[in-house]
Amino acid sequence: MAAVDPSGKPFPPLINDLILRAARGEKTEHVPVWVMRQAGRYLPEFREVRAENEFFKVCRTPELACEVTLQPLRRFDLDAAIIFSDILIIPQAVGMEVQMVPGKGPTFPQVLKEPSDLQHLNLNCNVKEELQYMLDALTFTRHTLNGKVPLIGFCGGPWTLMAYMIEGGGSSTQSKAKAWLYKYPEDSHILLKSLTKLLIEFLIDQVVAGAQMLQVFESHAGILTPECFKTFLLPYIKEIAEGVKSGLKRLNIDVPMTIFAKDAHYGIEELATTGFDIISLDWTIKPMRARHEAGQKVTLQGNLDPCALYGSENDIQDNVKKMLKNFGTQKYIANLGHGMYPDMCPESVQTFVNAVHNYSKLMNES
Ligand code: 1CP
Repeated sequence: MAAVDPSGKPFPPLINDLILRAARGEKTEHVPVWVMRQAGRYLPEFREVRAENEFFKVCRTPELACEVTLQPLRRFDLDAAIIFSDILIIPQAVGMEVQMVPGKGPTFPQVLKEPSDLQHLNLNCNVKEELQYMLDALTFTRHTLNGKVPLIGFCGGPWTLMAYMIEGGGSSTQSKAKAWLYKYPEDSHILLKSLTKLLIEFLIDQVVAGAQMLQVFESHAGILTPECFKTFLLPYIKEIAEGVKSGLKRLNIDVPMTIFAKDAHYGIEELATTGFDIISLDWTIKPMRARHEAGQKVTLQGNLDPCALYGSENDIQDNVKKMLKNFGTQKYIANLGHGMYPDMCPESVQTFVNAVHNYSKLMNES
């Protein structure tokens, strides 16, 4: 990871490197844990910030992004921070408008309807210039974290971003986006390739700015057929791992990279060969099967059902015990299989995090 910030100022020394060691397959005294959407609406202090600031204003203001990134770390003994931002800032960078509509989520007033619409996008944009605010937020947050835990940078995967750009928001079928793959395969590849190039630049920039780990969210992977996955997702994910790793190698930097291809069980074996260090799992796959498919080389992350956090303290602890037994304590990072929901209680995160630390310590000692 970068030892100095882009202005040459040294970053504070890292105190808790547990998650980086788990990512590299090194021995860990207990299992590291963080939570997808750990900064979010389930925290009253987050809702307070959001009440006064529009969503993308929080993303674009380094002090606000830093504040909400640190909120969960003040409450819980987490082993990583994830920068507050959104995967949809890439569609914004290429010229699409994205609004965060309360109660509905992200909405694009104008979507891609047909291949000729690609001409209106600035797919050759200068991503560093367009998204400098996110890079500044990373630098500011890494300094403010003062070495407490590593800071995770992230982006959406090319297929997931393409899906949002065509659907204009969430969709249960993704039928409009999937139609492109069958109707306009060549134009789909043009868009995916252009996004891939931007994402490689962006992820390298994030590390130079201060990110100590990277995660790529292919949240809509599971809606594809295995064949479409192989044609339209896998090659670009591989290109991202290779492009980012070789770009960082030239700068003498190495950071662990995580791929979260939600619901893409059929693709785990192939994802394990892409160059990503960590495969993040949703809750619908059995840990033993995931380990079998992924092999011994990669670290696994996940995969507690987020809804398990609605259970009692005892139930959460029992579910964590089962999860740890199945994954083991090494080459493993505990997390949920997807993000926190807004109606969850903060106390459930406390129970989850403490249970992971306590039981994995006991397992390592026995
Ligand atoms: O009003 C609010 O505050 C909206 C809630 C919210 C939050 C807290 C959104 C809108 N985005 C975020 C932050 C966010 N998004 C983070 C920050 C850090 C953290 O995890 O603590 C991250 C990593 C994301 C990534 C993201 N955004 C993904 C990938 C992960 C996933 O959830 O699958 C996706 C798909 C998005 C799009 C998005 N942004 C927001 C929502 C509600 C959605 C999903 C919409 C949908 O498809 O229905």
